[in-house]
Amino acid sequence: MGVAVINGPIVTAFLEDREAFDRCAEEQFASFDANGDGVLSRAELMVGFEELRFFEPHAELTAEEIDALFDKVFERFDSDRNGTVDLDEFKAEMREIMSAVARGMDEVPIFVPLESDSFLMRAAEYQASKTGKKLVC
Ligand SMILES: [Ca+2]
Ligand SMILES: [Ca+2]
Repeated sequence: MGVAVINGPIVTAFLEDREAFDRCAEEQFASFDANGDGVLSRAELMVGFEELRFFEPHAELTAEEIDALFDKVFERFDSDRNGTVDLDEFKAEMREIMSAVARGMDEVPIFVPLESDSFLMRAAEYQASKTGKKLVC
């Protein structure tokens, strides 16, 4: 499996390019929206995040703990509390999460597994397309 090298400034540049970020968020949203009704249910969001391995660092948690954790995650996304996450809510919260990730990363490059179709991966691809540098090592 390949890896990409990215750091905080790369993620920040990606977030600041609203068009690139929105396109990425829209693709992610569409892939999460399993029944195609234009909004994400709690189950759809959870399945999507499981596919992205969002919860992998918490693998020691029990199913109940993950469920409770996910309740909090879903509440954050569903900012108008109507029980579903629409595209605007999704974009806004992903931007928040990625900004927090970028702040936590600083200048030190980290490695991101290439097979994960994650936002970090998209940020790495974005950087590669800007610089023309080879992405995969
Ligand atoms: Ca849906
Ligand atoms: Ca909502």
